[in-house]
Amino acid sequence: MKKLFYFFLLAVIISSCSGNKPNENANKAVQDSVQTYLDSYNSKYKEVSIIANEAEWASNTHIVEGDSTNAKATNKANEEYAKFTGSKMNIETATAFLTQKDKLTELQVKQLKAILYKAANNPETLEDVVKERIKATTAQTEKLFGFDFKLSGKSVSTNDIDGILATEQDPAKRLKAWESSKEVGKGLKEGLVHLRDLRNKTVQGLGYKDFFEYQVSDYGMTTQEMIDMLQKFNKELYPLFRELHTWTRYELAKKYKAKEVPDLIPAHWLPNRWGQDWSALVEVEGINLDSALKTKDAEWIVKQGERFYVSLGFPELPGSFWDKSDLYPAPVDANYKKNNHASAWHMDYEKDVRSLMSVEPNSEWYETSHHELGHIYYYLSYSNPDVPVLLREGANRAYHEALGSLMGMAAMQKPFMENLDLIPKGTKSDDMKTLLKEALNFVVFIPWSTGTMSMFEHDLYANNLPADQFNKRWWETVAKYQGIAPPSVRGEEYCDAATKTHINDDAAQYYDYALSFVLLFQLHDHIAKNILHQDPHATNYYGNKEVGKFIEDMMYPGASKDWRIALKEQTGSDLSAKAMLDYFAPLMDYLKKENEGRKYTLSEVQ
Ligand code: X8Z
Ligand code: ZN
Repeated sequence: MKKLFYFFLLAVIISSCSGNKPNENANKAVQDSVQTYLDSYNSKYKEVSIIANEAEWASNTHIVEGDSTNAKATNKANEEYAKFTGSKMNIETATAFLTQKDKLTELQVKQLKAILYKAANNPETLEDVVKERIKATTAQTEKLFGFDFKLSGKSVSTNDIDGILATEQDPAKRLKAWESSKEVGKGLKEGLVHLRDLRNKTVQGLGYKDFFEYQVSDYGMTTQEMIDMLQKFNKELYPLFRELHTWTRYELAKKYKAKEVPDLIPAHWLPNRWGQDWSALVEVEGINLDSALKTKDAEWIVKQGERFYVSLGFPELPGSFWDKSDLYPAPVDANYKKNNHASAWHMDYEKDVRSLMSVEPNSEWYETSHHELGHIYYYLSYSNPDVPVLLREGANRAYHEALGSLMGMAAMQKPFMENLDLIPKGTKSDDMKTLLKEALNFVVFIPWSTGTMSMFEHDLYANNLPADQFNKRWWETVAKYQGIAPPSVRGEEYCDAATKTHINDDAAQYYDYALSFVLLFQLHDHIAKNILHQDPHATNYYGNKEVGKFIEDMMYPGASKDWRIALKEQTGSDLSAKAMLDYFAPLMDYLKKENEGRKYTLSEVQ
């Protein structure tokens, strides 16, 4: 390999000598040598990724206490992956070639930049730090997903806990379930402190200030630009969130027969472990998806997701998806545990696509299945000859999250559900209540994602938040953005932030979801108005090939196209919360009336 490197460098030098008067031949020569290098990189990259992905897959689907077989294989495979992607040779070659970027094609420049971006995450120059980080990452995943949640001394799954938080009426039982869900954080704190340091150190090797900056740079943005954008979206949605918050405080105080309406919502009152989605608080008479899904089984949920995509013109999922995915909860008596958070995997950068879920027949998993299949169809779409392996990623990370969430939202609109016979045709229902339920999902998510998660992680990585302040800062942030308080004082022996999957294994990237929600409304608005000619509040995408083509065209180029240009072409505008604001605008007057005479406890401006 060393020899090859000098050959490449020589090619660069020769071509730069003749490069004073650029001509097509000189360009062609440089392009050819760059292409030889890229071809070899792409092929080796695929090879090491497959081994690492297979090992990770085993580590996430089969966690056995005391058995280190999977962890060892995962560490080894990730070390090999790091050795290649972070090698000095790749860093130097890509850097040298980039000095000639004017002579290269856009696709080549993008790939060289992708090589450097990947290298910065595990540079060979910091081999020991990288190795330590790999080990710490694997251990953290095992601890998080191998954890045995207990309720009254009995093992329970996170699905069980979520079920209680969604439906239980007794605040004492809710409190127990909530507290049980936070126990896992205690054992994750040390690992998180260590991982924070290791993540920062690895990316500092190639000049990034910290891991937050590194992750944000994937969007071509600085940390400040990202924070400004997040705060802008949060501010724009804040007046509506403030109404929702006020409405919810009063509703829940009534529901749980509290003597007083609390200023901050007690966390265990909410139907989600982190208060990120409050939609289960509202039931819309006539269109209760949860009760419709009770007659179905878990497999129907995933198959229905596939039917929807196929109806739009996408292919059926490959047989290997069904054979190799791990879609349903581990049996109660299983001697292993599995990652309980939904994910989608692109194993070989070709057609080996898999999903890891714990699907049960309820609306949460119905939405999540559509979300995961969005990732899967994205993988399948950009795995085409026009997109080099290195660029088989979303236009940006938010795009990857948005497309499946868009389909999840579309699959929950009334005309769609009528069409599927999930509800009887011609069902009468209260549209404002539907909008309220949707807002309790999508709008409530904004302060959580732009605020709590992103600002906490910014503090963690960019400001090196001291370890003895993790929980204090977490709950200050939760109060500030979400208007939620813990049921009782949570000292530093807890690490409530670490109960959230992404804090451990998808670090400093949660704003992806915030942006994805904004983007999905922008895309939905375009689809509803310009393709379907339907009211965005009541669409039916099912079976519409034009909608399918619009989505497929968006997915096909992967990361080979600049996301800002693509978005402008697709929707005619830059990323903006306008469509989301328009969608929920009718709710503002309704909530203001509902909240008349009530005390608002969130300040007027965020
Ligand atoms: O983590 C996810 C996906 C991962 S592929 C299931 N989501 C965020 C979360 O659960 O916190 C989807 C939306 C928000
Ligand atoms: Zn996702």
